[in-house]
Amino acid sequence: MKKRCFIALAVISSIQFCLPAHAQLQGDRIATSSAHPVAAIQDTETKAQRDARMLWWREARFGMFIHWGLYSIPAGTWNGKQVPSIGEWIMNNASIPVADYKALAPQFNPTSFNAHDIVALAKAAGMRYIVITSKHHDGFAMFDSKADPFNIVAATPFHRDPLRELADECRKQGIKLGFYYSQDQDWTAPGGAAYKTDHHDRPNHHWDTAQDGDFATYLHTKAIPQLKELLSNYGEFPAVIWFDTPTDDMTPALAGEIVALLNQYPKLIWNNRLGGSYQGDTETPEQFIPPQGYPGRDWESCMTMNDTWGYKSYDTNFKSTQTLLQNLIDIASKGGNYLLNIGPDSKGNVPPAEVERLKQVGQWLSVNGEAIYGTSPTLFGDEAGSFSATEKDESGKPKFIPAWDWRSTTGAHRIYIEVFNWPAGSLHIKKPARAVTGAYLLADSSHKAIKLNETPDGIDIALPSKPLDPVATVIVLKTK
Ligand code: FHN
Repeated sequence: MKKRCFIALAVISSIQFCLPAHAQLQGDRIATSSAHPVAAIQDTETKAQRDARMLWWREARFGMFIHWGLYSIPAGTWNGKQVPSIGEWIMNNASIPVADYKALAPQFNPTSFNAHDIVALAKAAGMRYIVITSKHHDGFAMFDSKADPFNIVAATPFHRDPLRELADECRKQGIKLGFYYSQDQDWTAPGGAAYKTDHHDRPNHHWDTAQDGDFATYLHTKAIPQLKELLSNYGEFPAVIWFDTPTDDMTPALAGEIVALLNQYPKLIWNNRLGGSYQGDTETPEQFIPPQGYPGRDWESCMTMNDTWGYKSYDTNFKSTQTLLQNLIDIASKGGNYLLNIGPDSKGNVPPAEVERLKQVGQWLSVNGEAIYGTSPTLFGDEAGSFSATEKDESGKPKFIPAWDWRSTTGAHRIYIEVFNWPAGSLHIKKPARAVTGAYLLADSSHKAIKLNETPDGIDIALPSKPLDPVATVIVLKTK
């Protein structure tokens, strides 16, 4: 039986991949710890080249993840039964035979899909990039693919390519577009990997003989040809390729073939989930915010708004706007990006609860975005919380206990303090590493000065009795 490194959980809260140790900066080169059969751009570029390539992404801080595909038709229910866990895994979790799943394609006609509106929604939310599932683990391509007919143009009555429409709109509305691509798992292509959480004893974890085949053949006949299409058919996009769920089928040699292709696109950013020991550009914590970020690495927390990525008609467990906003600020204060998911339904509509929350986050950013975009991590550090002396987390390490009073981000001549828990009278901070010359509230358009009182161990910032925003009011400290 084949042992796979990929660990998927029914409700995925965290995930482990077969990854090497972190990359190290060596002189002006960034070297990874293992020798790759094909050197990736990250193995050979200088720090200055890396900084230039990552610049827009680092400044962006906030992106939209879109999980959309055939799984939005069953929307969490199969044969009259609600299938537990995340919606886009329904084929796997309900062991749906390949032919039955493929029969969804002729029913897929998302006539309400409107690329303009989705891109406008991302912009209204203050998001600076979009990453959409071009092919998820079910193997269905949401784009015009000559490499495989199981796609939205050839196999559905819709006959349109949403990726092309999104690319055109992103270009028009000035926002970046990336493509998620499930390079390893493919449950409808013979030979594609299939991780099955409930059948550990079955070879290849397949549940239908139609899935049997050779992984390398799948890679050569479907995944790599489709990646070529994605990389060459959409103009300057994709700005990002977002790989997912590598298994140990993806040997360094096979992954190297993909890397040789990626290397032809020197501006491209790709994540740490290709497999074959390649580290890519970004760490991708899923459904959590790392207590201290990933010092020295670019990173992006991806999260759902409810408990599923792909649309489920009955999942209404939406996070509050307050939580979403605090997550964004928390992530920015640790130097990361927030990739927040939407799951359109089978007609292409974005659930109203998602639209509402995104617009509210956008309203806050339209006033306070200066404290988020292009900022650097906090100069303080203790405000995010501390590790418990007694409690342990799931991996047996000291548990991180977050604090939710305030966070801080850093600009060239500014320190921003985003206050969640408005104190009475004043906020005390320890002495920052820079000389502070004045202060005001970002949401106060007159920038009226607020009083600062130096104390032996720091600064007391005098505050009005009420916050200017119920979730987060930003204090700006002017610095030299
Ligand atoms: O299995 C997928 C899951 O469906 C979803 O796409 C998430 C998004 O990061 N990635 C995988 C689990 O890690």
